[in-house]
Amino acid sequence: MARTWWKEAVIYQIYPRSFKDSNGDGIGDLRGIIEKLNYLKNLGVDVLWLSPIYRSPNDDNGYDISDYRAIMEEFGTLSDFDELLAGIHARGMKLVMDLVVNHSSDEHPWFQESRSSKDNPYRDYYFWRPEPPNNWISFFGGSAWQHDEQSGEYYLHLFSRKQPDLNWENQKVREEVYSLMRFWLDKGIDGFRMDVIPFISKRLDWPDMDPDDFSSAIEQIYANGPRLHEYLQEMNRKVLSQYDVMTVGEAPGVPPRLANLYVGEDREELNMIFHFGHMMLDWGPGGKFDPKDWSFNEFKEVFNTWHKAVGQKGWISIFLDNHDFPRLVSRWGNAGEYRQESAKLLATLLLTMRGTPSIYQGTEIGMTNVAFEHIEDYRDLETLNEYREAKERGDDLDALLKTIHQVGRDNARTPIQWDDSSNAGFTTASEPWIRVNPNYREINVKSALADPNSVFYYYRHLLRLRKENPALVYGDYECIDEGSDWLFAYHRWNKDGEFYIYLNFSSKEQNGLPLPTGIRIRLFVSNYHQDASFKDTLRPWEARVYQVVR
Ligand code: TEU
Ligand code: CA
Repeated sequence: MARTWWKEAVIYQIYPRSFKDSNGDGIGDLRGIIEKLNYLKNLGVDVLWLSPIYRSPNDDNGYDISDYRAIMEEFGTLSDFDELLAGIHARGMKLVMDLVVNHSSDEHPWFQESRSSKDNPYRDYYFWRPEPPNNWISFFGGSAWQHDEQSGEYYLHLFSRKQPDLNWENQKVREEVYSLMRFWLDKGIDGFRMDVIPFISKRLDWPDMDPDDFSSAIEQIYANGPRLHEYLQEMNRKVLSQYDVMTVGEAPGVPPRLANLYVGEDREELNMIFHFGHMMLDWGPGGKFDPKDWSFNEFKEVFNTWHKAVGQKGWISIFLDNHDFPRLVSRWGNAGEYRQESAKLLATLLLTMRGTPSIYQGTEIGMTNVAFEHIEDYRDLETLNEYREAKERGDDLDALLKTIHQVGRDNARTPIQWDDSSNAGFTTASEPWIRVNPNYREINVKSALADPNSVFYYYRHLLRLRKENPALVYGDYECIDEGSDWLFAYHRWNKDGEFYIYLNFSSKEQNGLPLPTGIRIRLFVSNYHQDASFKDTLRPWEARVYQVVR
């Protein structure tokens, strides 16, 4: 496979609202990120991806954009942005912006014009129909068609009603998008993460969905529309191919068999996608608030299947959490007794799997889910809409609150815990925009930096090893645990090196580690102090990587 910088890079995702507040208004901002660039450089990540920082009324925390060429007032100014970009580049890192162009805000001038009358030149920038043509349900609840008083018609919104879907059929819309992309690329940014990019081409025969199976509708109805690849190729030809930048498409609804249509090297569309195989494994037909059981072997199978699907032709990005999902240690590890061990085990998976890893802010210190007792402490519109609808239906609200504790997006959106001072050192304001996780006195950056055994230093160590060992980036991958219900074990190898990785996904000591025979191996990295008596036993949440001595 061709070597490229974005395959060797490690991404770090910043959710600016929750990262660091520099001016005491309780909201994270660009100058807060500038303050922490040395921290991120010290960690050893290469690419900073910023969740949206554009002007926005914040119905969905910036994923609803009202001006694509301006910075959100709370976050700072364009000159703060220039300083941030220069500071990132001066440290040898790169900046990737979020591109949210499946929809805009309803407060964007395009939509203001569009809704003003049926014959406005911008009418066709969005989808208007006299009656809802189908039964589509929006991601954030209710019909995906909203009646608009002004012109008496309905418009399409796959997300909130303040996020009307842009009509990519209209060549003018596409040119507007390409032009705003060039605006940022010409400033020198290094790429885009593309929000729900598989949704931009709509099925214009407007097929009905199965109203009891939202999860299946994502793939069959919303994603992978008829003109999608034509649009992505056009975007690549007209914009991306003119710059040395990376792209990663957020790809809910893209099944493995379609992956290389997006990321195959011969396709000239995207460099990588974030697939949702493991992230939606626990979604029942009703979606995330309708969780279903899943098995550890299904989890492993997702990685195996995706590896086979992209093969030597395409590339993916690996992530285990982000701003839309629970904290990885609470979801797949043990956030209690084995928090540090399991956080390190998950770091091992993230950084030794084949693909470009993406670390979500706070994960490098092992931050956990939060369980607010009162719905009033939640901020996410998805959570609040679900709660309101459940109340209207007369559902058990205590049970829902428990589900929110497990799956809600605000789990990942509480402020970064910088130290043990009030509000975790995130802000000097008495009230941050969302409450800090009460465990900040124990879990914070300051204490992580003071402890050589912390999750932070484990990440830093593994990030270095990954840089020094191209086999961990480009090497082939094969799962070798044969369906164990506690062990995830795999082999990575190429001409540069060879590794065996063993991960005990359980809080029990486990025997019978299938170590390779007939070759010499040496311990390469582990999350426990090594003791020879544990040779083929793994302690709770123990992770061990062996290197083959050639
Ligand atoms: O997320 C798209 C997506 O599929 C999510 O809606 C995910 O399914 C959802 O968060 C589940 O709870 C992207 C952004 O990452 C998300 O923050 C935005 O709300 C959404 O698009 C709309 O822009
Ligand atoms: Ca601020």
